[in-house]
Amino acid sequence: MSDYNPFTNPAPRQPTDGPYFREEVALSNRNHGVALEMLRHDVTPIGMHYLLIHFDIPYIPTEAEWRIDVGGEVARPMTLTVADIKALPVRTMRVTLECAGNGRGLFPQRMPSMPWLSEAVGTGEWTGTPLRHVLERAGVKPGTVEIAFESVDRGSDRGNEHTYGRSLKTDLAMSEDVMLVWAMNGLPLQPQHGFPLRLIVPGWYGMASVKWLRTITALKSPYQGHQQVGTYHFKKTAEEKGIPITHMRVKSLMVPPGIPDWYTRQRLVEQGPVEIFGRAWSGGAVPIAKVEVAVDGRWHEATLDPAADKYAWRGWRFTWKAEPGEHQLMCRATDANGAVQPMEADYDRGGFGNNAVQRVLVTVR
Ligand SMILES: Nc1nc2c(c(=O)[nH]1)N[C@H]1C(S)=C(S)[C@@H](COP(=O)(O)O)O[C@H]1N2
Ligand SMILES: [Mo]
Repeated sequence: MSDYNPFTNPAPRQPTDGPYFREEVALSNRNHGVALEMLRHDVTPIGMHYLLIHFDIPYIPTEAEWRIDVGGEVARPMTLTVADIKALPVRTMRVTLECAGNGRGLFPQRMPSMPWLSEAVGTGEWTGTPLRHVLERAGVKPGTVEIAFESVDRGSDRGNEHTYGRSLKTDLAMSEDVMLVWAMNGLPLQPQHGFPLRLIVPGWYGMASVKWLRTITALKSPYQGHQQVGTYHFKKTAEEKGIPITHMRVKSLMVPPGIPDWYTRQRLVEQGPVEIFGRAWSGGAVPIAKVEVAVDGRWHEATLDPAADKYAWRGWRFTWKAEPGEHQLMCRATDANGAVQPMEADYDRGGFGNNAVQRVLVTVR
């Protein structure tokens, strides 16, 4: 029905036998996203931050029983408790995390996987200690190329059985900003966010921030774990090796204005001035330079809120003089390197890195 509009010309919703994949529904029930209206909060409330858990959440009832083994190419291999790590210099940092698969469900081609639309993003206030304090105590040997981080959650992906693990180049692992964290928003980590200890790699897509951290291993050749080499690469074909995914791409999202239609989530607003509020972020601590809002394809510059912490998203706002009818709103961020969100994302086989502009359909009454 081409003149269908959920507010002005609604149609009854019919039961259908059409396609959705049971697997996609199961994944999206396990791994929820942020409700976009929660983008109003500088720090995403616990329970509203998105989740991405590949396998099962490990059962770790108490912090006291947990051990972190630091080994490989180190002068002093050690086994640490969480209490040992909490005794190191404490730091709290606001960090915006986004899943590399965010936007996968908005690509025209469907890659069977977690079907994120826009909601796999959130900002936490993480408390922990810079990882380098542990590495310095262990004494990373010269010739170490990477530090690997493994958890205990285990499963299989396309026939590759493995424990979740990732690695970082040694220089990055030794930088001040890569953290071992035990608290989120002032409370102990929740089981689903990595209790009792996780890694936070600010400025990177979320896959680098290993939860339920169990081992830290200095390596003299690059880590070969499945999550490092078998996935998280940008590629166009199954055969090519592709480009490893690292920093988040520049992106912005608006809080959809007005009230939603329950099923389509299209919006209804009253005519007159409407404040459009949103967030923008980029990777690698690159600041946001500009955000624009389009009403029916015409772009206007939004006002940026004061800059926040260097790894946290930035608020922006724009007043729209809404006139009766049907409209499409879009938002688009540009970062300080001049990177700008595309209108359409480049095809990626795994559905990664979709930072195309958000589109919101609004009916004005
Ligand atoms: N051990 C472990 N760590 C993990 C994952 C996982 O499945 N297992 N998922 C990663 C991915 S892909 C993302 S996007 C982030 C999500 O972190 P959150 O669930 O705390 O938001 O955790 C990362 N760390
Ligand atoms: Mo992710």
